[in-house]
Amino acid sequence: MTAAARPTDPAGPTLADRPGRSSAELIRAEEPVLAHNYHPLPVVVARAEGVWVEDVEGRRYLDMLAGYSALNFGHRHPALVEAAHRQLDRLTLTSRAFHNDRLAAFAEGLAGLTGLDMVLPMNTGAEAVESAIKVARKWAYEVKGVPDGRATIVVAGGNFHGRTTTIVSFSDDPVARDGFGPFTPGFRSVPYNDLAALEAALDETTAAVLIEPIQGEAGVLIPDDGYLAGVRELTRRAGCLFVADEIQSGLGRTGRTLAVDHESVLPDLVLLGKALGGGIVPVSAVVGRRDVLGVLRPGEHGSTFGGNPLAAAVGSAVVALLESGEYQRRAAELGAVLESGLAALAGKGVTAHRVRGLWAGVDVDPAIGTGRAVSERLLGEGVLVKDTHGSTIRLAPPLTITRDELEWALAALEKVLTGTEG
Ligand code: IF1
Repeated sequence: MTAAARPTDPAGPTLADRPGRSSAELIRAEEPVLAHNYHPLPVVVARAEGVWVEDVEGRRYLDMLAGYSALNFGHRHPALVEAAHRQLDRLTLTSRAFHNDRLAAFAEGLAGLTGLDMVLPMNTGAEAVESAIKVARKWAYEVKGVPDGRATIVVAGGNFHGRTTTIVSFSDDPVARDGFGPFTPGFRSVPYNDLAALEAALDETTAAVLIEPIQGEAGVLIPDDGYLAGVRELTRRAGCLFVADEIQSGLGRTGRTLAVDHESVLPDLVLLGKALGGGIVPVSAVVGRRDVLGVLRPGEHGSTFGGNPLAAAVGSAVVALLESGEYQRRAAELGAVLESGLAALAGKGVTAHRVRGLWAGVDVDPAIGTGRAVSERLLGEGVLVKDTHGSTIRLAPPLTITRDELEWALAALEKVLTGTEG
């Protein structure tokens, strides 16, 4: 691997404060003591800044996964690290038994950024999804008048909304679901991007439609233009809620603040996570209409860390970065470079690709290899990506990536696919 070929790569790897064990030793050490719920690529990251990460031996890699969109602002963005450091020196946790001086500003900023009224702060994406399911059901019983215990929620085939028992109850991925029953009832699944099927599933028991505006884990599946507007219209007519899971698609990733902005659609609840914590602390939220989130009364829902002052301080710094529109514009502009770069690989190993902003699903000719095999070859070229299913890889770099770095990653992909220099 020629370090010289990489843009902005400082002279040679830094081996300062090298830990006592090598990458190989650390990987071996994990085996007996760490649950095997992942199959990571064979790289041990030790430090990172911006779009570059460095392994234990000092080898550098361009991060084209960005924590599955949790690192939209790059590793250790100065403004976010500063906000975290400042809060660490003041106050980190009070529980919600008391107020803290950071939460109001975070909620005001997030409501303003999304154009919605109220914020329910949580920690992980799955918690935001679970919270939205509880709120939607409570809203159905108290506001819509669905008989108690009868509420249904419509979801899309191919969905990924997290890993809790209720969430995998409506997953159609056997790997995520099998062996974890009995499952939570009250969910109906319809094909994604199919408005007729969605309409047929709505009835007087429907509390909500829960969908990803773009399906991430399914392979960055972008619905037809008009689909999101159609979901909005069908849910309005059916008197149920439109809940958009923007945990991966939101916060600048697709070239807009929210992916639903591409169709100028405003859901009743928007779920946010990942990048909301700036890649520093887990921060998620359900943001929505006051008359929907207003169904929650004291003691009915909560979380020890939800809305903690450290999370709120970092979350407010993330909102401030997004208020300028700079990251959304970068994602839109560089997304055009990503699109043209992948289009040029059609017939060179790429059988299909889907791009919106700085987010792409790339289907590779299975004859070249599985997504995992391509990811491992890209690792050897100094690029970090992750496969989704089969022969599909996803590309989701930090929105701070430069054009040169993006083109360098595309050249590495071409080299891996064609076995030649770009
Ligand atoms: C892992 C996948 C991506 C999400 C959407 C909710 C959640 C996620 C649209 C839950 C989380 C993560 C989970 C993470 C890897 C990653 C992932 F591969 F698992 F499917 F991004 F596609 N809604 N996605 O994408 O948020 O509870 O994780 O904070 O499980 O390894 P979380």
